[in-house]
Amino acid sequence: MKEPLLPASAVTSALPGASLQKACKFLVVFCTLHLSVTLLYYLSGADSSIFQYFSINQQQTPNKINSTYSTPLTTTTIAKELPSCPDTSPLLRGPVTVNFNVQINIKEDIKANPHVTEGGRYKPSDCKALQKVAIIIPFRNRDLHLKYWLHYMHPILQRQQLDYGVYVINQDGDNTFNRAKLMNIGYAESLKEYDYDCFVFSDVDIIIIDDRNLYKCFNQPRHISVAMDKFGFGLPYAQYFGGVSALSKDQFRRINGFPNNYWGWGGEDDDIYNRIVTKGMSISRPDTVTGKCQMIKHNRDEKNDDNPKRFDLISQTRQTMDKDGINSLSYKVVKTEKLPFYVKITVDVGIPSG
Ligand code: BGN
Repeated sequence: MKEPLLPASAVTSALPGASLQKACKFLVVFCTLHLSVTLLYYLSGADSSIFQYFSINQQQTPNKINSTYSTPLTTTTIAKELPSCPDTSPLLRGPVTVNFNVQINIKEDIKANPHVTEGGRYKPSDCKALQKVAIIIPFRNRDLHLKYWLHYMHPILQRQQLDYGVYVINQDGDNTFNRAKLMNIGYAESLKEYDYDCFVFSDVDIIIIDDRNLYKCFNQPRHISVAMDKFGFGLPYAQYFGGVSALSKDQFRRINGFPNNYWGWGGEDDDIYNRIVTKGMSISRPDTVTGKCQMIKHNRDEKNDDNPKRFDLISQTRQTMDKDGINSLSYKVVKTEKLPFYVKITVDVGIPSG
């Protein structure tokens, strides 16, 4: 038969005096230890929530916090913690009204776009842009057109939530104009400044009139100016790739960039089209409602006569494209100006050979 269990008091009273003292001491030490560990744990928990508070605040007002709390580590944390911008920007409005008869005051425009920083750079402050886009404008003597472009395009590009920069590649001197070579130079020069992953090539006189027509890159090379007013808001021909287009870094490299040897007007955009299809790619386009654009009316520039060699050249793209392009580009930078709304790079492109 089992022995009956004794009540606790009976156990205690059964212990000798020295053992009781030992047990009590042990209990006190144990409780103190327990309390200290709990306190430490609590304090470290409170600490991490303080850090959390700081990092949330940094996201909202990075500049303010940076001045009081600035370590390189913190800066990295800010970039990492920004959520990605959505696929479709909530800031888009659709159709945009454009008028080339209004007077543009560039100083007022600069004031009205305080988030565009020197060199025409912008990135959203509340989300991480999906693409880093260099916008490249081949240029010579079209200051009025450029004013309109900057006036209308900076607000649109910001609404598109892009991380972008504007590069105006200005051909020095008054030799024959070379649009495609200037665009190659824009690609090379912009990459020296920032790790762009997308390149939009835009004529200075074309403005999109719907902000849903995104200045970004797609799975296939993108034609942006698909419905220009001067062509009755449609394509002049199915293979047309002129005006405004966008190529990712990878797409641009695959076609060896653009040809350098189209001097004067016409054909270089057809050569680029040939390069794209030769490398097995196709053209991505917005629909003709979203793709509406307006062109500033003007006379043909001096030193940009029709290129008589263009018919021959475009019939040879397949044979010439691997030798002539970004891998054979040579030029000299004459001057670089970082202006409030864009970077102006004046370049010597040389003269036609042969
Ligand atoms: C085409 C030009 C393009 C120009 C468009 C629109 C040529 C090559 C010989 C057929 N192509 O005729 O460069 O963008 O017109 O103006 O001239």
